[in-house]
Amino acid sequence: MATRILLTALLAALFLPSALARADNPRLVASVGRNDSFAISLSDASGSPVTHLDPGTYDIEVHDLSEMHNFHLYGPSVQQATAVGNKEDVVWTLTLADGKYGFDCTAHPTLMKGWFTVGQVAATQFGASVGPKRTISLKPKTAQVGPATITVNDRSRGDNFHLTGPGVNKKTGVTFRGRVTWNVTLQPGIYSYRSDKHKSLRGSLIVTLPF
Ligand SMILES: [Cu+2]
Repeated sequence: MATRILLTALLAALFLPSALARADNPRLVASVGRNDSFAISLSDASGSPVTHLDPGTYDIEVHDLSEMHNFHLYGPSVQQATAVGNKEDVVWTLTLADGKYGFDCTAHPTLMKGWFTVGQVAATQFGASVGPKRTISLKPKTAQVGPATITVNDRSRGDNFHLTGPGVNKKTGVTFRGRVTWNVTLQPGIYSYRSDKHKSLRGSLIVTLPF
């Protein structure tokens, strides 16, 4: 009995410190190039894709599974990457602050990429207008991914303002006049805006990853 208690205490002493150390920082898992595929991901401990994190220090377990690809993470105070030419398993302990972070494969950044926000991120402010004559506009014309607030001034009874793109499809009424505000999350890609009444009234917005 005494031996068993001693053994239990010994095991606890052996394993507790490492268990506590592991519990210190939340763990994230980055993976790139499984079976040489063009797949890249960053997940939380439960396996869900990371879209938003609290500011703080994280242990990021990186599995670079391919010699063709790498995992590159960047954002406020962070610039970290595995090498493209080799496979690598590594843990990065990184402190993430308020802002937008992106990740990609340095060799294929347009095909293999992702992003997330940390803490408080200010919404990009857009001004949109249509009318009173045959005019339509949206400013700025380029922006980064993330939260955005779009204030639409619809000054036309014969045209509307209709914005479409990744995850967004919003419009004012054709006969409506007035001011509306939309809160949206912009994803990488091309958004277009138009009047549903006059096809010549249109334009586009390009949304890029941070930096
Ligand atoms: Cu790649």
